[in-house]
Amino acid sequence: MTDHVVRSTCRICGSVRLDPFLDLGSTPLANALVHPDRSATPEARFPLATARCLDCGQVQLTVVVAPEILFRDYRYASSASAPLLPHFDEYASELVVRFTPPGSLVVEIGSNDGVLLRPLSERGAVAIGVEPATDLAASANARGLRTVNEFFSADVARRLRSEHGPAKAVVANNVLAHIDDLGEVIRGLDALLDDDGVFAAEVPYLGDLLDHVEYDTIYHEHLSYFALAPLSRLFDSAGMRLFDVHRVPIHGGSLRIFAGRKGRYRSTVELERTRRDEERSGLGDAGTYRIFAERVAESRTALRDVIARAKTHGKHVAALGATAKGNTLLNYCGIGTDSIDYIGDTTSLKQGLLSPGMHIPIVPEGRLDQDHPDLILLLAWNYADAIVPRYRDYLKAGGRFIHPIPLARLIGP
Ligand code: JHZ
Repeated sequence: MTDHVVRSTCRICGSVRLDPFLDLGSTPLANALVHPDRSATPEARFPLATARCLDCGQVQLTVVVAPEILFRDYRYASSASAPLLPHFDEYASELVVRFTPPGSLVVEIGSNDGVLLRPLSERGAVAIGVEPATDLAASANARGLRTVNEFFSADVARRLRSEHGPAKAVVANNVLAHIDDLGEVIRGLDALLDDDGVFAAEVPYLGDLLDHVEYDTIYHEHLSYFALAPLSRLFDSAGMRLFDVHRVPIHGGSLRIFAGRKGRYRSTVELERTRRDEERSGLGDAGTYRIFAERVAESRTALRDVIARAKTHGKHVAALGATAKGNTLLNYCGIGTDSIDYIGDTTSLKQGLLSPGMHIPIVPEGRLDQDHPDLILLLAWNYADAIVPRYRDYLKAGGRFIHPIPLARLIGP
């Protein structure tokens, strides 16, 4: 198996007119946590550079790391982030009320540890996950959340249909960006969805990435950075139509999109409004990406300065959230063990390992409460609203968070 391939064409429209706009260097894989016994072994590194298609506008990576390397041994467990539980509960409720009455088949692509399968099942859906990560699929199955341990494909879709009948909904959250061959997903949807079936997906939104300088969400797993216009083109070219969208705050700002077979559903007012907002927002202008690249460099300088100042004053700095995006940030900014003592994280599968590249130890989040470091770098900044209030006592005692983007700032009372 080759470990990666380089594409020369857009993964939405096939154009060769790909315009590079940001190069974050050669970095290790963001979720390839390192066992301490292997800390002396050089890690695989891959170029991390973005390009925009000058024909359809899709923002993307051209270096495609083999999915078997990225996703079979995967330690990101959705249920470890408490704010995701109410988020997916609300999402399940929307699906069941609008599209999937009790007894309907709902298939989730990339179901992780079953964080959405559970509230769907509780509401009476026949919920089946398709998840390539071996441990996560086993953990979901052990909790009675039916999960097929495979990568989604048209073949898997045909098999599920022959075993369970057509699906009223196929769902894909934070996984479309992981898939190089989006045509294969569409063929799978065609094979599996009932005539009035709906495809629902959440994807981090390019508009938010650019506005808030969320450059750290760029890593090898994320092959696509979606906006509505290229997404519409993808569905249109395959006999489907986007008919609804919500902007949701999760993961720094995402789109929840809904698509069906052509002619089945009328476009909502929200879709038309979001389309118009997008047209006005400058996502199609080359200048937007040039300015973004400049803001990324400024963001790095600001964060390095805050941390350098803290270290000059002898402060102890730790981090919260052994996030994938945190590893882009730490590697790009060159922030390592000379600055950060450890990273606290709730995910048991991550604890005891080292962060990729920078080799910062990952420990249970509770350690932050015991140690009271002077500063905590918030690598899970997307959950700041949930995390900061929990640290009221820490802040009262003089501790501060560093919120790294768009420009590093301190959070305190
Ligand atoms: P979190 C994930 O990226 C994974 P990551 C994935 N690659 C993807 O596509 C994007 O999301 C969209 C911990 N934590 O969600 C748990 C605490 O310790 O920001 C997680 O390890 N305490 C599929 O990895 C991490 O932080 C807490 O209170 O960048 C959060 O990871 C909370 C709330 C979380 O995404």
